[in-house]
Amino acid sequence: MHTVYSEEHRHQDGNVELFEGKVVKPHECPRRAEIVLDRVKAEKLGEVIGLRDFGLDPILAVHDRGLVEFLRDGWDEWVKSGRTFDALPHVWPVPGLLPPGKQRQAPHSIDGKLGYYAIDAGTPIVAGTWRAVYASAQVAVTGQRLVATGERAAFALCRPPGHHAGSDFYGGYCFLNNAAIAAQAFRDAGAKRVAILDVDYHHGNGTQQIFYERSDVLTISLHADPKQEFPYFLGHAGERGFGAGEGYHLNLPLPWGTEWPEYEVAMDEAVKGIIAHGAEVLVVSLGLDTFEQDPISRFKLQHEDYLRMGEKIASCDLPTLFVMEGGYAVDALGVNTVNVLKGFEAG
Ligand code: SP5
Ligand code: ZN
Repeated sequence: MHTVYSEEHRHQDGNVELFEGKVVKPHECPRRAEIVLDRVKAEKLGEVIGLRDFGLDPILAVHDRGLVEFLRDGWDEWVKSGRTFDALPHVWPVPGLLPPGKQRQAPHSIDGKLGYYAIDAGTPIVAGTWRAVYASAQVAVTGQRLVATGERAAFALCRPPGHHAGSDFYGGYCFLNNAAIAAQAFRDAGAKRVAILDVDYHHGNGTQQIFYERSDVLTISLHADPKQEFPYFLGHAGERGFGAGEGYHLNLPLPWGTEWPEYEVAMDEAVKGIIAHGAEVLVVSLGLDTFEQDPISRFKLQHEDYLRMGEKIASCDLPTLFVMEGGYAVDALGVNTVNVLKGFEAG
């Protein structure tokens, strides 16, 4: 399969992430994409293709204009306010803060806007953020076009990742939801039913939120139990959709220490759900932070398990777009990512 890649991702290169109470160098760093690209080339997975620019329309099909304009302009506002170091939020409009019946509203102050749009303080905005984020979304849509026009599969090597970003919020190293943008693009290209399978270690809360009241895009996420892990407040088994979306969102939380045998059981349930949905096309949010050596995660998958994961995904027998998400054991990220893709091709 072909890989879509753009060097623009390098412009997202933060200095700080507030991580478990400490200020650390961001886990989500440019070398992640580079090591995956190197492995794609070394394994001769297919051609590497540059992005096509589809403009803002596919982004605005799933994201509010307010968030998009904030991501585009926020850095300049930050600089105008006298700061030049990474922009991070420090105050949030938690629901109980507001009077009954009042919606949160975007303030004018850049510090207020950061807290309004961000869900965490681990996702720095720097000078090049918008360039990288915009390109990452275009990489996803370029991959979507490959699959929509007849390829069995494509790999969108997106960076920064996307699955924690919702219609009007960003965080968890994610700014725009690349997988959701691609899924909506499939709908707009005529697919009646789309499925998104999220195998990142963390719950795909943004993807779920975007489609939560819809039945046309099934979302399934396998992830560490939010009782124990980021994003903490979402990803419980009882979240199954709302209104028209009820029953079209499946969460499969798993405990710390999960190894392949238990993971495989959840994968089988996910595959069943995708087939039952009658999806015409599959988008995979491909995070590799389930790896045993991941520095921020506690699942125990091994190199070979990713081959099996790819085979399982192939058993859905659907045109498939892989969209890169997390994975922070950087030295192993290329091998693990390409193992999924090779497993898929063999399956
Ligand atoms: C795309 C993606 O993988 N984003 C992940 C964002 C994770 N942010 C940091 C979470 C800090 C978790 N601390 C875990 C405590 C128990 N080990
Ligand atoms: Zn993750």
